[in-house]
Amino acid sequence: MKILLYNPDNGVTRNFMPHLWMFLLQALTPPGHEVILVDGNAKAMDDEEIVRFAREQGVGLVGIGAMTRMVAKAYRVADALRAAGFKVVMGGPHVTECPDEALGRDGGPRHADAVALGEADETWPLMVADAARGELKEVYEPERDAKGNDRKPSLQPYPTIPWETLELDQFSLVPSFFRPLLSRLGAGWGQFHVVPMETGRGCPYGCEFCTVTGFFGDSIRFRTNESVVEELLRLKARAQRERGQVAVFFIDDNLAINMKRVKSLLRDIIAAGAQLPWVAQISANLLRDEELCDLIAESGGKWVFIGMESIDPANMADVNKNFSKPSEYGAVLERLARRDIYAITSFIFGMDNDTVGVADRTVREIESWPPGLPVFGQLTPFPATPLYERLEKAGRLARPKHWLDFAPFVMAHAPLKMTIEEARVETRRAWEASYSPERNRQAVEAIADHHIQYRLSVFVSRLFFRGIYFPQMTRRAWLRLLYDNRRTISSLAREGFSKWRASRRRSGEAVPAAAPVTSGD
Ligand code: B12
Ligand code: SF4
Repeated sequence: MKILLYNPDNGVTRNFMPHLWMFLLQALTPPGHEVILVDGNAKAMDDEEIVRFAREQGVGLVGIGAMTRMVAKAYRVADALRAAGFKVVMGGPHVTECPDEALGRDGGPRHADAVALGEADETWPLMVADAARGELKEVYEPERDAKGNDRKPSLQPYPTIPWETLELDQFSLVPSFFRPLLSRLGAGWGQFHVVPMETGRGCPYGCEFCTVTGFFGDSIRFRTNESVVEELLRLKARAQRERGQVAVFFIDDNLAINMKRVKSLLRDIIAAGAQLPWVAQISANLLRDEELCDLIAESGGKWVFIGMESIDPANMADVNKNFSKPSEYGAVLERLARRDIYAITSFIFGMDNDTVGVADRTVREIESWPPGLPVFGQLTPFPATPLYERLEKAGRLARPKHWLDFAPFVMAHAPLKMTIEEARVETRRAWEASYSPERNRQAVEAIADHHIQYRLSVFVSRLFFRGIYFPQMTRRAWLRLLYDNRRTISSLAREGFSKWRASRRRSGEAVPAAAPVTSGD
C-alpha cells in the first residue's frame, strides 16, 4: 500500500525544518508499504492539487498531522481527500486533545476516518496493518499500564531515520531564487538544512499554557547517547559528502532537563567528533551552569532557544513558570554570548499582568542584553491545558474554538488589563522594533569584534526570523527587505571583500583593483 503523510503549512513561512513525526512514522512503517512525505511548508499545494497528487500516486492511506494552529487547514485537506474517496487518519497534539472534533462526534462535520491519540510510535504499525486489510478502527491509543496511564515509548531502542539518503532538497532554508547567489559564498551555502532530532521526550515543569506535560507526560525518557551520536555521525557524513551546510535542531522541550545526562551526552558527542552546529531549547534556570555552557559550545551548540515568556515575575507566577527568573535573563545571555552562543528568546504577550506599553518595556530590556533573536507570541489557550480550563471556567474565552477560525495574533481571550486589540498592537510593535533595519545594524555592530562570518550569520538569521511575523515568501518581499537593510549589507560586503582581497594577497594571487561594491545609501 502507498501511504501519503501530509503536514499542512502555516501560511506564513514556507521553507523551514521538516517535521520529525513524518520521518519517524516513515521509519516505523512495517515493510511492504511505500511512504511518500509532503510537507506543505516546503511543497505548497492547494486542496485540488493534493487530491490529484494522491490519485496519480495511487495512495491507499493518507496520514495528516497538525498542531492546533494548522488544524483548520488540516481538516480542509482531509475533507477534500475523504470526499475523493481516500481513507484519512490523523494524529498529533491537536487531535489527541480534541478527538471528537476530528471524528465528528461533537456535532460538527467528520474530518478523519481514524485518529491516533498521543505518541503513535507503537500504534502506527497497527493502523497501517488495519488500513491495509480494510479494517480501520476509529481510535488508536497507547496501551495502559497497571495504574491506567498511557504506556509511553521508551525510545530505547530508537528507530533509524535514514537521514543519509533522504531527499532533503525541498527543506532547504534558502529560498530558491537565492540559491545561485549564495552558492558563490562557498561550498554548501546554496543548500542549508536544519534537521530535527530528539534525544528525549517529556517535561515535568507543567507550565500552565503548555501541552507538553499533558501530552508526553511528566516522566522523561531518553534515547541512549550511542543512538544520538550514531545519528549525528551519519548526518555529518552526509554533510561532508555533499559539501552542504547541515544544522541539527534538538527538539527536546528542555535538552538539559537532566543535567547529568545532558553533560554525558555532550561529552560523548565531543569524544566521537560528532559535532554539527546545533540549536536546542533549554530553560534559563538550567543555563546557570558554567560547565554546561562550556560543553554546549564545544559540542557544536550555536543557538539556544529560551522560553523567557515575560520580564514580569507576576506573569511568570501566573502561568506556573516561576522557576524561570526574569532578573537572571541578562546574566544568562552574557554567559552564552561569552562563548559565541546566540540566544533565541521567546516572549508571550497578553498575560494577565500585561498592560499597554509591554512591548516597549520588553524591547528596552532586551536591548540591554547581548543581542539575540527575540520572538513574540501571545498567550494562547490550547485545548486540554490548565490555562484553557482556567479561562473556560471563568467564562473568559471569547473564541472557545479559536483554531477553527484561526486569526494570526488575535487572542482568543482578553487579558485582564488590556484588550485583545491592544495585545495585537503590542505584539506587532515588538516585532517591528526588534527587526527594524536600524536594530539589525545595531545587533551586527554590537558584535563588531567577531569574525565577519559570524556577524554575517547573525544578520542573515535576523532577516529570516523577521519572516516569522512579517510574510516574506515572495521574491519581491525579499528584495524589499534587502533594500531596507542596504546599509548593513553594504558594510558587511565591503569588509568581506577587503578581507578576501587581503587573504588573496597573502597567498600571492592576483586581485581585482577595486571593490565591486557600492555604498548602499
Ligand atoms: C520543533 C517544534 C517546533 C518547530 C517547528 C516544527 C518542526 N518543523 O518540527 C518550531 C520551533 C518552528 C515550532 C513553532 C511553533 N510551535 Co512548536 N513545537 C516543536 C516541538 C518542540 C517538537 C515537535 C516534535 O517534533 N516532537 C516530537 C514528535 C515525535 O512528536 P509529535 O510531533 O507530537 O509526533 C508524535 C505524535 O504526536 C504522533 N503524530 C504526530 N503527527 C501524526 C500524524 C499521524 C497521521 C499519526 C498517526 C500520528 C502523528 O506520532 C508522533 C510519534 O509519537 C513541540 C513540543 C514537542 N515536544 O512535541 C512543540 C509544539 C508542537 N509547538 C507548539 C506551538 C504552540 C508552536 C507555535 C504555535 C509557538 C508559537 N507561539 O509561535 C509555533 C507555530 C509554528 C508554525 N509553524 O506556525 C505546541 C503545539 C500545541 C498544540 N496543541 O498545537 C507544542 C506541542 C509545544 C507546546 N508548548 O505545547 N515548534
Ligand atoms: S518548561 Fe517548556 S516544555 Fe516544559 S512545561 Fe514549561 S513550556 Fe512546556
